[in-house]
Amino acid sequence: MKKYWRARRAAISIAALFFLAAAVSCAGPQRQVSLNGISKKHVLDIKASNFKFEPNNIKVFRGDKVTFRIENTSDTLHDFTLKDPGGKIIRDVDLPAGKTVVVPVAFEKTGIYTFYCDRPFHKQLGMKGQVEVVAK
Ligand SMILES: [Cu+2]
Repeated sequence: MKKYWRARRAAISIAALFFLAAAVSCAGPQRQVSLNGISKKHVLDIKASNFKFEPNNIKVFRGDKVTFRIENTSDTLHDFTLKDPGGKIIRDVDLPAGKTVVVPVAFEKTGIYTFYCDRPFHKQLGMKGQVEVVAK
């Protein structure tokens, strides 16, 4: 009986390690998408799930007007909060479970705009990303 429990505990801690590794590897910007040359309409589809935005590393030109179509593919409420390079919140919208929300943004300043989910701990779990705005 004791042996069985020991094996079970080892299995649980290995599973926990895998979960931790997955959580760590999800944190931070990973995938890059440049709108330049990809879409003249500047519509960008983003998938929000537990706990990431995909893509989450985006590059645009100053003056670009981008329409984010953000689909929450999970069954929990998420949020899309966008800060300009000065740290000012310029968008803060709910993303209801299973719904797609359209968020138009005109990028007027060069620099790094950051976005994240403002639900408790979601940002820390990896629900964040950035839009780099460069001069033409
Ligand atoms: Cu969230």
